[in-house]
Amino acid sequence: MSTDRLRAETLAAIAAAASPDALEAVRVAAMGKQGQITQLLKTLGGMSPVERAVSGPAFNGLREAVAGALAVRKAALDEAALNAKLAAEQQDMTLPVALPPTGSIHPVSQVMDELAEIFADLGFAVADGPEIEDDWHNFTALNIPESHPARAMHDTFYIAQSPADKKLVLRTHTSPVQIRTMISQAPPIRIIAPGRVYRSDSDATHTPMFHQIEGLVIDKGITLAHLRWTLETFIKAFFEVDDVALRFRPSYFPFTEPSVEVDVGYSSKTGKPAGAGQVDKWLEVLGSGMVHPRVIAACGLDPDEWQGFAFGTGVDRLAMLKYGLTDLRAFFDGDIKWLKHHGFSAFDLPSISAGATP
Ligand code: 2NM
Repeated sequence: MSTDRLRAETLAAIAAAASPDALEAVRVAAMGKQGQITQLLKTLGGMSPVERAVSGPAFNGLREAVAGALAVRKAALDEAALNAKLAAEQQDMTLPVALPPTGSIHPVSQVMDELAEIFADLGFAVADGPEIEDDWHNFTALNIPESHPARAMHDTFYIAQSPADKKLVLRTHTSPVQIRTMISQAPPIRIIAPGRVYRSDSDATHTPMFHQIEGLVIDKGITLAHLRWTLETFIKAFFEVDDVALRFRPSYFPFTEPSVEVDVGYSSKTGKPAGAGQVDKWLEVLGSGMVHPRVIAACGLDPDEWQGFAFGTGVDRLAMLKYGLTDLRAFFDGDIKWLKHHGFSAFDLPSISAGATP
């Protein structure tokens, strides 16, 4: 077949190919291993130099023309195929999306965050310390000497040590954090210490690990009135109520003098803390008092110059009261259904609006 005729036939076949597959068949027939143009190019090797000078440029011109036509046709067919696909396909943007599983914030973590937020608004920093404590920070500095009956009251977990080493315990309260802060920071001090504490106790209302938050203010001229105002402001912000009746009952803690237990007036009708007129029951919520001069002195401060108040409460109990949870043990079961039901989204921050407005 003449070069001209081969060119005309191949270009016609390319123009007639109606699909990428048909075009590929044309390409293989012309340019594949056994293709007509490939075979033609192979004949150049057996030619004399004179013949090759004539046929070489002609054959190569043919090959280039066919390759160019194949590329142009392929681009056109691909675009047509894409347009056809786009025209045929419909995406329903209103279909529900399968979301990946997400975790949730545990109620105790949520309440800890809310408390930190509320006390931040009142100028309190968050302090922390070790959960394995020595005897001195957990007891002695808090006016609980070796023989003191309050040591027995705490159901302490002791950590086995050789007799020569200093005694280590799992902290029974977060008060050692306050001790460490008084020793390492110059007053005035305003801190809260939230965290895990441990007591060897386990029943429907006690777990061997639970969460406490304690607060401490050390400054000049601090009185019980400052304590009362702070607790009232905190309770109102935490429970999101405008008014709350508080009852201060005399009590005893070794580390405060005077010591008071604080009851919050409750309305069974609203299930929330309430002002004096609406109260029909009292809930014991906090322990507190004026920091004992011996505790202030143990931390290297002069109790004649510096005074303060401290308070402590259980975070787990606060979470139960605020969010209507009934079984303390469920907090630590890790039951995914319970967590899904009572957990909080990481994306809404109720605590932002629950901040204290003194
Ligand atoms: C409470 C009740 C009363 C308290 C005292 C101190 C310190 F370190 F300042 F002495 N920290 N926490 C305290 C006082 C804790 O919890 C029921």
